[in-house]
Amino acid sequence: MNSAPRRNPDRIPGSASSSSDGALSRPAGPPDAEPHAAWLPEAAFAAIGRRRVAIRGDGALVGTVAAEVAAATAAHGGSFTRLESGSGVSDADLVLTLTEDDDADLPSPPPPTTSRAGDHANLPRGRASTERNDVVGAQRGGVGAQDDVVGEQDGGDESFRVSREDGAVVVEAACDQGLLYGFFHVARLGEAAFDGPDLVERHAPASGLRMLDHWDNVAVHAVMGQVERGYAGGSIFFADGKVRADLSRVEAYARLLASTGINRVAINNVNVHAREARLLTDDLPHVARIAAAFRPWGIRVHLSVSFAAPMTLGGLGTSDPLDPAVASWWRDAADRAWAEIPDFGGFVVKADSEGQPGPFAYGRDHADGANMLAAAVAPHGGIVHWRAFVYDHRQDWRDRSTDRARAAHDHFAPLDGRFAENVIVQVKYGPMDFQVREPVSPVIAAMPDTRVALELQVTQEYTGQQKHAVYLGRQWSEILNFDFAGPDRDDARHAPDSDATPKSDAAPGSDAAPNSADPSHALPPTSVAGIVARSGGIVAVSNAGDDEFWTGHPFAQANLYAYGRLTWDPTADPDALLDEWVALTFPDAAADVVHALHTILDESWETYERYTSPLGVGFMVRPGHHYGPDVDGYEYTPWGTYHFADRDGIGVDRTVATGTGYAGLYPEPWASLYESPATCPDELLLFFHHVPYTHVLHSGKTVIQHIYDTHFDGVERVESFVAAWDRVRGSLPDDGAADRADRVGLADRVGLADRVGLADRVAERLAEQLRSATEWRDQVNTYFYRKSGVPDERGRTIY
Ligand code: GCW
Repeated sequence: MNSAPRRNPDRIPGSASSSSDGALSRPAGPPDAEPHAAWLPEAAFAAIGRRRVAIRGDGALVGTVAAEVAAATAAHGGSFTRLESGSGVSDADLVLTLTEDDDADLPSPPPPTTSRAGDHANLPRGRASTERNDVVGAQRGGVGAQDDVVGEQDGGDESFRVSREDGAVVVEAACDQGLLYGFFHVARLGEAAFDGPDLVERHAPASGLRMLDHWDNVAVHAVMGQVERGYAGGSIFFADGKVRADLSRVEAYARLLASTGINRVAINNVNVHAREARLLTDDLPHVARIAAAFRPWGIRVHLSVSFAAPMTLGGLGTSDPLDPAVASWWRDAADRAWAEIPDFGGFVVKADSEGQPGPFAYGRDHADGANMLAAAVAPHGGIVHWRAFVYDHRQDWRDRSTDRARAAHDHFAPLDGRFAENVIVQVKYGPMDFQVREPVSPVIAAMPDTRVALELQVTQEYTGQQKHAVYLGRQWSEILNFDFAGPDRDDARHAPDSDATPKSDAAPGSDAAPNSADPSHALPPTSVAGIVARSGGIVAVSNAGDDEFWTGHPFAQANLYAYGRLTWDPTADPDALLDEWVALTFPDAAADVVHALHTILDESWETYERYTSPLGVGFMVRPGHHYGPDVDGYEYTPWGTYHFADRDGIGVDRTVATGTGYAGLYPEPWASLYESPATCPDELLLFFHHVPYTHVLHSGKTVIQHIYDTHFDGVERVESFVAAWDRVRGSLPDDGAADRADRVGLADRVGLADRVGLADRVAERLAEQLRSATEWRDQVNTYFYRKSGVPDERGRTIY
């Protein structure tokens, strides 16, 4: 079995996307070439494929599992039986089954995870998740009832249970979607799934909303290209100004995402231009084709919509959310969407943000706008994701009273309690904009009576644009586990807590208890993950495109993988997730190759921070495309992103006492901890404080020496990455690039020279990373040396 559906060799390759900076060539490979298998190569299914596997149950996604098992067993010599309902299952090494009423020979089904919400406790057993007739909003106990797990609102219990007895494994789920996740769980473990002592484990996602947003344009945008902030070629959905005819690449993508636990995808850019607005109207039959490609993998499709659509598409004279004609236009639009796509997810909206239209034009607020849309989608069980990324992008840089970091809080916190139950306010993780280091947004804790989602950025806009190897799992883990109750709460998270694991999770007979695994119960309610998992879920901007390796930099696949896995279990160790990705993606790699991968990726986030932007200063990037250093690039612009460096010091005073007051937006103890340079963590010092270059950090270094040291050290680390890859790149197993081209008949047409293998692609990117890191080091060090006049203690070269 191979991950990618076969391509039609006669198709004409699509057009390349435009790249804003042109530092590297467009990712190699024509878009219709068979893509790299990513973390699902055939070998990843060897352990399952060589066994006797039985599947029992009905439902669309059981069919998906059956097709996977059939392919795996055909490739690896095992056997596959599809059992009738009610038949015995004793002879198989692996049984994948929906729970049936008369299952005497199987462990009991997982207890309903809805015990707290209660809504699905009486679902018929063996229910397929295709029977989605639920209304998301209607299942909430009203605004503020955030103690339910969002997953259960999704129409299906996504949990599964794994038991192992004498090496035979049974995966059992109440719904077919859970069975799909259980199948991938076993695949991920490989032989380890079948080895070891007997056990019973229950697995459930922490949150039912695990989403990726694409910033894909239908028409190539003059400045932003086909994919806004996309670094992986063109769109897998759109080409030549329309939805692609061949969506096999979308199917392969859906399979990759499902294997990590993603269950929703918004397919178009939140900046909705004229052409893209029509996805909601003229293009619905084509959006339905995309939804059909995702459906077998348990993924529902959402659309970004323009708040001005009633005018631009509907010919009305207004898009005032309180105008009945506007509300009626949106109701009709929603009705048409669900008529075409019965499991459509809903709308994503960027309103009154960076020039996008919104309710402000009519003197209305965000709740007015969001609730009007929410009413339109509510009869269908739809959700409105309303983004909180709202700030003044026409600020006067001379105006020191305005602080962009405050903006989302100032706009949204006062609206808490006013949003409809099917509105999710989607909040970027930090108060600015996806920088390599920011404090966690205080908005996440400021709206207890609103459903809030966390928004992360898998696409590496500010973290190296998939030219730099930067594994972001550690950043996301830190954000997800940030606890608004204070830093000391961090340890409590892992402490055994009898209340944290409800007794109902233990299987009858209870040897199961020690092996129970249900992350939704382990999250402290005051942590970021704890708040969003029970409320609005987790969303991120995707980094995938039609690139042969999906993500431009092959190692950026690790980010897509880890993101999905963290949405399922935010407490997962990001280093262990990296191990998983390495093991799955490079199953035959020798120990030295694995070692090189870890040398490069383990601390790559921290390394990127060191050579770009230490101590919480952000935005020292080239304006527009955001790649490469430009210390003053944004300093005198209207975008509100300043560092205020002068000859004496650097940083933004965001204290309550003398600054913008931003630090006071946090609950205690964080407000006090951030307020004082004595207690503010070093890595955020310049975000909260303007300090002299000679200010001494907790580390014992001065700020200026820290700037010099981190930049020199950062580049040295990248040099070690290059050396590590050079040592092993020759011994990398053939990644099949030539073979993939050959199989689809492209070898002759495009020339094998155009097909860069993974080892070369990585080497090319690492060379660029070293060039760029060196540029960062020299520009930043030189800038601050010239400003401060303070020499490097170690006398290294600064210009
Ligand atoms: O980070 C900024 C990006 C914009 C993006 C915006 C947003 C889609 O530079 O390209 O627009 O954030 O999140 O809306």
